Amino acid sequence: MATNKEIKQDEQPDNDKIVDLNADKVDATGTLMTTNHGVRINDDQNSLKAGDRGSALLEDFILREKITHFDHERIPERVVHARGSGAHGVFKLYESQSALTKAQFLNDTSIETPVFVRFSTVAGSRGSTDLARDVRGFAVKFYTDEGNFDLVGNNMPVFFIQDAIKFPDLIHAVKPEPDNEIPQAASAHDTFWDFISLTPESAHMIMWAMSDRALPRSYRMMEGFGVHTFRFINAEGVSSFVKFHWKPLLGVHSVAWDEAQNISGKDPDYHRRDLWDAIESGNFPEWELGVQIVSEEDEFKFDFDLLDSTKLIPEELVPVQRIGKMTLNRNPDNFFAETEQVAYHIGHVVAGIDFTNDPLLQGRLFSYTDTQLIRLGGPNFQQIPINRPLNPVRNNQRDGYMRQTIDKGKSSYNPNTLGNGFPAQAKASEGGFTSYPERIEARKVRARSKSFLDHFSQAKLFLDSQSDPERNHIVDAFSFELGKVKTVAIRERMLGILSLIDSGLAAEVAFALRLPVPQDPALPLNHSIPADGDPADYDPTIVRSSVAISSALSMAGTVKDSIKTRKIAILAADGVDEISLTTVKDALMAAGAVVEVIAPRLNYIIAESDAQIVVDHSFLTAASVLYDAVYVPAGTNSVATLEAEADAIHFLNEAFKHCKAIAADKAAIQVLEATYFSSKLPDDYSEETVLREGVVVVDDVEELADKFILAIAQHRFWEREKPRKIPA
Ligand code: HDE
Repeated sequence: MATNKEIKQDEQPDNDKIVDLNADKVDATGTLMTTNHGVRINDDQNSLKAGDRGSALLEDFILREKITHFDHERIPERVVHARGSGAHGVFKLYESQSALTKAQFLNDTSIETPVFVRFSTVAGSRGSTDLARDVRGFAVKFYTDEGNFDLVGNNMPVFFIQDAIKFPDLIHAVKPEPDNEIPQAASAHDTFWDFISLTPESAHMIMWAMSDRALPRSYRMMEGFGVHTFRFINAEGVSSFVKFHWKPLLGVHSVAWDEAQNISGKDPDYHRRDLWDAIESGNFPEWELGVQIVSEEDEFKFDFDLLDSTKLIPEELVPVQRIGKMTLNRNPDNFFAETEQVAYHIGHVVAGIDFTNDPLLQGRLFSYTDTQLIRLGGPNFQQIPINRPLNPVRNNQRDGYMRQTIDKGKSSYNPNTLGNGFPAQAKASEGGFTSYPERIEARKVRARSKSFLDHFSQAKLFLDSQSDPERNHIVDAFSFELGKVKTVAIRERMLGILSLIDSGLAAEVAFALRLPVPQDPALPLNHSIPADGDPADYDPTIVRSSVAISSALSMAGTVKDSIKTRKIAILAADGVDEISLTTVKDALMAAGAVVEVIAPRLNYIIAESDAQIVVDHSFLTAASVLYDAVYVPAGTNSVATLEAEADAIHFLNEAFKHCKAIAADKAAIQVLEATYFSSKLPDDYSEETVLREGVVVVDDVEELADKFILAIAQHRFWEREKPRKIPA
């Protein structure tokens, strides 16, 4: 066997063996074309034929290779989370967490850990819209010096189901219906709500999915959550429970549902483009990694079970400590090689991080390897460059489809003497992974723990923690989704479920559906319990929650002091007042916004001063829903053109409807007067009014720019939406 000294030597940097993510990059610039076996290609335009007009010859290995490769270009898309976008970055720790975990990348503040992140929607296919109402995946691969750690999370902190065995049912229900494959990337259909109305454990998650969290403004403006409770293990072997969070430095922001549907048509790649453009322009997205820590002794101190993925730990009970920052600073070179082939796995943990017995987590431990075997074609998927750890991989696994490593030597077994006992096992003190020796004394049962049965109190906690506009949006979302359900019995059953969460919510949705709220909602217990189960043992209405309101669950109090990376449209035409346009544009850009001039025609407009001003988009290629705010500068001819331009008026009308900040030079007021909201323009434009109404019309352009910036930073003026009708 190897001695410790020999092992040390073996661990010395061994440069030709260290896996380099760059090693496989190919840049064809300045090179000649070859076949895959390296022969230079002389004619890539014509196939080999018997004569000019003759039939093609089977001999043409160049044609056959090219077409065959093309025929095999596609791999199966992910069964869930098929639509996604990725980016590279780094993670830096603020302060050593060695008291909690021995994971080196969480101990040493000098380490900069490379990461690759993939954001995704869940239900849609690879080509589906980014703006579907859906949960977003938030998967992070940390390439630590001790191996890869994958934090495969979502932008919502809880999940639909408690046990992995229900996952195929949930996904079959939400995916397009199997007979006609309709609808794409949408939960608003019968099979989804049939399943949800029979699955009371989904009540909490459904509140999140029907909230604006399901419509992020940007991947850069959403939170991330590890969902499950994990364990940290320190060098002394002491374990603590941990929940992981990602907190975006730009705050958490969403778009309106009507806007989301429009974006889906105007730019289905909206989130992908937004992420790509932000990184290309040097506006690197940032999140802080947060942890909620619960000591082993406190496992049972909560009124919910830490192992239940339909529950969160309110931040009022256990605060989130921010321990480091992730910055995404590089776009992938190749979508397929990186974003499509990246293989996340909840089982990719490093020493110092361990699992709990959460039954959802445990099922995932199986699923993520299994899915890569079919999707990436075999057991060597971790050797694809994007999936390789940075540190050397050495074991006795061999062969299989697409094996990349050329393993040298005779021994591929352990124990051995022919290979001097290498690769040798690592002691815990040498970084060897040891599982937490949790004490388990139990009977083998196929059952749901009673501690998992309170399905409604955290759903109510979420609802009660929302601002009025956020709550209204939840009512609208249920009204929309159930309105698309054709089977009336399913709508009624859902109203029954909603009434168990909150009678007001049920009444408001029932009003929109013009249905009565079931008086005695027969909970579909018999559907969601085992065949021989006793309904009394599965009563999900036990109310346990001790926290009534958690402000962290609302987006209302999020970051609102920055307009960095917000997209602002300036509507202009020939004859625009150059100073009115450029003063505001420069001020917005100085505050970090992305500003684009939109005009009737492309390329440039000629200002009153005769200056040429660059046009970024025409009304044909731009759309109001793709911007966060809009400004109309002065200039007699420009104003006259815009006032008569239906596209310009539509642009402003949509911006107002979607509650965005709107500004106009006072000399351009006519354009606003041609909109549907002309009667709603405020009487004064004091700072207080601007912060309330989100509209600025003043003649001093510097004052205008300052107030406009304040308004844009508010993100949206949801109070502008029409007041709700109170159900009788
Ligand atoms: Fe996943 N999930 N999942 N999931 N999941 C996959 O793995 C699965 C769950 C999540 O960008 C698949 O590589 C089961 C929760 C993300 O590549 C698959 C269960 C959470 C991604 C799979 C869950 C997630 C996936 C499909 C119930 C949030 C995309 C392709 C036990 C904490 C990762 C793949 C990426 C992907 C299985 C539940 C997050 C089939 C069985 C809860 C972000 O393995």
